[in-house]
Amino acid sequence: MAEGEDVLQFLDLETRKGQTDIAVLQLPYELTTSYGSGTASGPKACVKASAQVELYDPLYGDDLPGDLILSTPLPWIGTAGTLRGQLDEMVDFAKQYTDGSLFPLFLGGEHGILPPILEALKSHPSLTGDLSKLTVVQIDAHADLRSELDGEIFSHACAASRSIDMGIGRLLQVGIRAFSKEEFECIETNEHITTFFARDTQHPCTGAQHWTAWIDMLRAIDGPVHLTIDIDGLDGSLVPSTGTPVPGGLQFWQAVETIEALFSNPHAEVISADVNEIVPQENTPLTEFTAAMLATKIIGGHCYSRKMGFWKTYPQNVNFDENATQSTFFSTWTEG
Ligand SMILES: [Mn+2]
Repeated sequence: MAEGEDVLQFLDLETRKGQTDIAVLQLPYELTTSYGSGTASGPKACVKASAQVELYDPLYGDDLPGDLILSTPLPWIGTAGTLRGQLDEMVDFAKQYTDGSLFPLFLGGEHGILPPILEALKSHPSLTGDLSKLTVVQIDAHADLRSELDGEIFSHACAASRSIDMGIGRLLQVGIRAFSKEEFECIETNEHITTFFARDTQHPCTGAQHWTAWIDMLRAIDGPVHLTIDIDGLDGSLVPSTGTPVPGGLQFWQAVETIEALFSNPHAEVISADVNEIVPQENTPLTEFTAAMLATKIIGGHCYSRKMGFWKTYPQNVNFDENATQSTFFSTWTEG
């Protein structure tokens, strides 16, 4: 089989020769999902649904991906027998795309993909190993700030707390409406975390002022950013098939405005993004199509930031040896 044959391409684009500018990376990872299941088949369903998304992007002002090369490599495949082993395998996979020479967009898979993505991002030239330079912007229904769930510290319900443990500089959350007492206390006391609750931003009378404050905060970010979108941050009516759909969430255009505000900020360097907790829906492709629309908006935002000169492309790390980088970060993780 020739390379690229029989492999679904995001937006159903024809493969172009040359160095990749944008990589859509599928992480069909599902080991700790608590309620619904099916996130492992989410990335592929999203890529398939993306064939129906319009290529014209109003912010970018042209058809995507312009003259850039977008590629959809073969999905990551987990082979390790343990959860931590699989997280390390994900680090090794992701690291091939975090040298700053391209923009990586990860499709998940459960939200547990976030810590391995961040570990891979340590090799990004804008971070040089220091995650404290990074702002993580999180759209989610859940705070994901539990210390553990069912005894598992790498559960999807702990994605944000592990990111804090790993030393990220700031965590900005929006859409949050499902959280435990422990998580609420963490939000109240941890100086790295700023949370915009859905109850405030979606309030029929006073919501607009909270929402404006959120957008203003995104416009004021200075430095490298990773955008992580758990699609359950959107209202459950838009993503009914996701693992844990929750009512009272963000409207579609609020997610779009969040994406566009980030990429329009000349001082925010969005070095990577992920869209996760995608689960294919029976009878209607609404859930995966919503995810594909958001992923496309992210690509549109990235193309716009390049057009405006906000994005810095680093030279490809030609010395990268796939076989030499065997991560043991998660296998050897010790608490405290
Ligand atoms: Mn989440």
